[in-house]
Amino acid sequence: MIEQTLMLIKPDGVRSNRIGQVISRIEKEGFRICGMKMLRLQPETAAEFYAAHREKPFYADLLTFMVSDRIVALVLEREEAVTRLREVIGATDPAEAAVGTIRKKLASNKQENVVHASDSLSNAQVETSFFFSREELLSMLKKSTMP
Ligand code: 3AN
Repeated sequence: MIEQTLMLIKPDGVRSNRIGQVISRIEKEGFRICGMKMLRLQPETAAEFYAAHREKPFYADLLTFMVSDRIVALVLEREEAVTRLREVIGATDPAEAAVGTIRKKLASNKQENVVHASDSLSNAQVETSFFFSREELLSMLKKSTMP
């Protein structure tokens, strides 16, 4: 099934000039870019985006990190986009990420791990709406599952 998912290039990826490298990799993996923008997260938006982690010990540090610089938000489309993008980025901890994954190659540690990718189709839709309006994405949609 053709799906859309959300990817973020996090502040560490932007600071280390890896934007092009990450995008090149995901294009090689057959993802089409349906939306892309650079922005700096507002603290309230970061808090809401990571609300599922509110009780975790790393939550405050994660928010500080995520607002520390610009990020790049992308909506990516292909067959089984959610699962495939999670495979391409690799495990949260780069030490545990499979060889060849983006995090294995580029991430520094569990927090500064270069990219975010939605972990389910429903989260992809919620997370996409943090950054993009329907109008910004609609013209790219063909058989996608976006509402
Ligand atoms: P993933 O991004 O691999 O789905 P999540 O959803 O468990 O990982 O965590 C969200 C983000 O929180 C991670 N991308 C990472 O930046 C940060 N994070 C997760 N686990 C830790 C940890 N043990 N210590 C510090 N930061 C963490």
